[in-house]
Amino acid sequence: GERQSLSAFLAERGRAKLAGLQARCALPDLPAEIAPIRSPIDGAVIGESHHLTAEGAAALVEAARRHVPAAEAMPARARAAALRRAAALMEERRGPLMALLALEGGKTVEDGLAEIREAVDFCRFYADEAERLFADPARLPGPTGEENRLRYRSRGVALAISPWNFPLAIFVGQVAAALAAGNVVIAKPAEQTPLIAALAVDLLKEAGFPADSLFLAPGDGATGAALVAHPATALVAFTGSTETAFAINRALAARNAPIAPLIAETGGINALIVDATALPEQVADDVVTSAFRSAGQRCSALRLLFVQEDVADRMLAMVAGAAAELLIGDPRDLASDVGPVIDAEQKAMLERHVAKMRATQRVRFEGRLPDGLPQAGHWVAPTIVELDRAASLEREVFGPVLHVVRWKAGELDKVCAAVEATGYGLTLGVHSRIDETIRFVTERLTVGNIYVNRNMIGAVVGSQPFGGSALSGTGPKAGGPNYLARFAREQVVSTNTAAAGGNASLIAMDSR
Ligand code: UN1
Repeated sequence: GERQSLSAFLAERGRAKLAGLQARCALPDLPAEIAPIRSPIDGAVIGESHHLTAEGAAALVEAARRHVPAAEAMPARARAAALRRAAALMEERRGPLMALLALEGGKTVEDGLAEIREAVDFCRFYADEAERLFADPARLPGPTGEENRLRYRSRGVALAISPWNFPLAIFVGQVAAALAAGNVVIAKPAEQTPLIAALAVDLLKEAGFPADSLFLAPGDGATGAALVAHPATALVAFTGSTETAFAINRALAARNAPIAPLIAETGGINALIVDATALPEQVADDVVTSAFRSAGQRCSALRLLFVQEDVADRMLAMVAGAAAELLIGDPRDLASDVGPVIDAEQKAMLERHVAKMRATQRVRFEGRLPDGLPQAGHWVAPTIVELDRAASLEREVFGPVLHVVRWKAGELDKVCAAVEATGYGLTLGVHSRIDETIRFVTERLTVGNIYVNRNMIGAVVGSQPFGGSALSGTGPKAGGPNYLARFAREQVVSTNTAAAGGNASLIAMDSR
């Protein structure tokens, strides 16, 4: 009787407003193709996206570049104020945001709330950072009679390409950073989740960003490729697959255009190393959270669990027991722990992977899908596979499948070598009560985010700047102190203050 449903709560409030949603570029007359957007919960059409064609995308960059001077003329403090208003608006409009996160993104109530929290945090953090970095040009040391100032200018047209797994938080995080640095922003949401992106764009404009400083560019891979290829695209911030990051990198390198930086946050084969001193209850809880929450659809999620042989059977029994408690269901139902995966393609990929594992490895646990789930929804049960060796997992598998490998006491170095051999470097967990083990692992591995005796997901903006290296991307880390500067162009002005009437304060005019 305690089960409450978000869909019931939103029935009269959210649904009416959400009916017939559209994601389209605000510029009229750009060529686009209409694609229906379907809910991963039941396949129902919830809106439509006007996917820009390659020609439409090129025309958009052409149009956007004309607004660069106006965007840069908005003072840094005004940009920060607009971001803070956007944060407040997002908190106020939690209802429709939650509804869309569930309907379009398949997010549970818990995940939806965390995602709104993260989007809000990004806006406030980059607002503070914009004031710290951009509002007053920093005075650099130098000899008497000379003044040196470092200022951050707009790069011009910044392109943000975001993923479906954080359709609000990562979309808003990239866009907020690009706007904070005074760019004209073209924001290309994932083709599965453009509706929540459209809502976020409206909200940022309501918060004070001029219509001509932010353009939504709904579309598919061809749209993204055309936006990247345009010579006026001056920076690309991308979160998504490693494969797509490679393609973007190659496309940027092939342009006959000024060199544009790429900020990429991609995949991982993230490991958790558990030794015999770890606390079993905590391991079970953290493993289940890291591997199966959000249906494993986080780039930070745990994929490869290394458990010391002496405790492996006991630990795995506890992990399976905790995993069996997860309720898979409609994400709008407060009782659901895990919702659907995003689309039929992902579900088919996961099913193929589990079938392959069943043939060659040992499937140790398979969760149960409760009766009555909508047939057309993309449900995948949490699964645990024991591997003969780490290398049997050949690629990142994006979903609720956990792979386990046993290791022998004294072979920690081999475990670390296996982690390095994945080629990725995103997140890593270590559960141990031996300081030396934690130190060894931390020193040995190149991953971007290390979690000690806790779960491995849900990096907090400002406290846990997030991002990896190697196949996992190239920084700076989102939500960290070095992120915003990358969205800007540095300019140094050196003035002989003894000459021309000693006018030391020319650039103070730009200080705002
Ligand atoms: C992603 O899944 O694409 O720490 C990256 C976390 C999130 C991961 C975001 N910040 O779980």
